Amino acid sequence: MEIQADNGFVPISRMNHTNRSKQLLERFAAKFQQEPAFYVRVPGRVNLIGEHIDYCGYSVCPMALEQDIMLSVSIGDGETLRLTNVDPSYEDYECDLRKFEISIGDEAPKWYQYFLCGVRGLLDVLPKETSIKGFNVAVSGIIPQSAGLSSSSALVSAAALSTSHVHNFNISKKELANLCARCERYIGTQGGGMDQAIAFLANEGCAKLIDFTPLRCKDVSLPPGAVFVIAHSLTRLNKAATADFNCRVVECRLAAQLIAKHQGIDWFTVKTLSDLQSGLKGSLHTMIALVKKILHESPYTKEEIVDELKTTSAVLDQTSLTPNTKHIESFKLHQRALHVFEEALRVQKFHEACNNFSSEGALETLGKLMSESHSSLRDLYECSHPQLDTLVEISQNFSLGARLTGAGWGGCAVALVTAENVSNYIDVLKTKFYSQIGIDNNLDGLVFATKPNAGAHIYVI
Ligand code: ADP
Ligand code: NG1
Ligand code: MG
Repeated sequence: MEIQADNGFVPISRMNHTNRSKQLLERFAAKFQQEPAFYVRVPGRVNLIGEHIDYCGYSVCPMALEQDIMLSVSIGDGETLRLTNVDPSYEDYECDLRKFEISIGDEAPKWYQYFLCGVRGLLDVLPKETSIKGFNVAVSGIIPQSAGLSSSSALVSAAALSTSHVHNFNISKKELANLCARCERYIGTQGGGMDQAIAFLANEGCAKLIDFTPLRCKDVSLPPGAVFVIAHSLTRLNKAATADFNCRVVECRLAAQLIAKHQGIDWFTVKTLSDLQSGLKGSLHTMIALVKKILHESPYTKEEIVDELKTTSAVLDQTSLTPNTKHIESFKLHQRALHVFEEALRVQKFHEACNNFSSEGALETLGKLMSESHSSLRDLYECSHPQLDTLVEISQNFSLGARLTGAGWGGCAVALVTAENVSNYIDVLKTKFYSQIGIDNNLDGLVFATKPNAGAHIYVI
């Protein structure tokens, strides 16, 4: 098979053969009685700064993790997709690729529905004449789940990448990133494109500054001596199981539409806060001033929004809300929009500080921006969790700065720690956080220092 390293193809000899890949192979053999034809690896990510602003059109700064989703894959006989997971708590699944549905109810989706999102997205862009091939997949994932490290997008992206390879479909990593951002929305959450972009486009050794519409990214070198340490708060939220995530997306959209209406712009054409900023041609500082002037701090009722936009509830449901937010009657618009514009400014400052890392105080600046980001997420965006706040507060006292990472409502904190202080910081977490919640010994998988990893690969034989 052809080796195209720039397109994510890597010879199998370069795959890390660990206990985990052995386990994956064993599961594959036990289920399918054959050997895989190729492997796929897609990393999780930690977002360093720029939280809840990708879906508003603003730049973010994540890096890829070592923790990943791995698939072993073989091409099947007919048109059946067969899935198995090395984790026995995940049931096996199979379906006919010509007729399957991703039917999302009110509960957390099943694991294989994330996989189906990626398959659906890729099948939908195959040329009409392509003959659909079934395939067999074993999945092994070590990204902590529902903890803000993007296990869902790694699974969706791995599914799309394997489907493209099975069908010999030539598609760039950038197109895959865009496609996976769109198709993960079949799971019900209206996310931005950060997770899928970093999953495909990350380069080893660098974080990325990612811009949207259109998707572009730049490598960001992290200051030497700076270590980003991730710590799990032992609280979690599956983002597709509740309306919390979509409620924030919708509050940002409504904030943009109300300000647009107030400023004489056709609010129908405004979907995001960055659409609004483009329409008004103002700076982020101007936008912050407008939020403070136009949007009141008390929550808006749906009725008040309908009145202000001079529309009807039915039209608002269509233009601005999602199926799982139509029932919500109260929206905080001032606080959410203020977070987004201020966080977008923090991303710019963080990027500048990374570029000037040799200047005095650059590390302190990065840490301070991270801690400010957390306060804003906790107080303005209200997407933290008390146990996560405790973890972040302890972290802030023993590092240069810390914040929640990912969507929140539980999950992980990321702290900026100097290389010489990493073990001391971890010891502090042991005594001041983990032992307080009954975890005394093994912190494996709960606290770990990170190094920027590479994006998705296909390992070919
Ligand atoms: P995250 O912050 O990790 O992206 P989400 O709530 O968006 O969290 O998605 C988590 C869901 O993704 C899990 O509940 C599960 O359905 C699916 N998932 C993630 N990793 C795996 C895995 N290794 N095996 C099966 N399903 C997984
Ligand atoms: P996580 O926490 O990984 O599910 C979500 C969104 C991102 C972004 C962050 C918050 C998806 C797939 N991911 O990530 O786009 O909005 O929250 O910054 O929706
Ligand atoms: Mg997710």
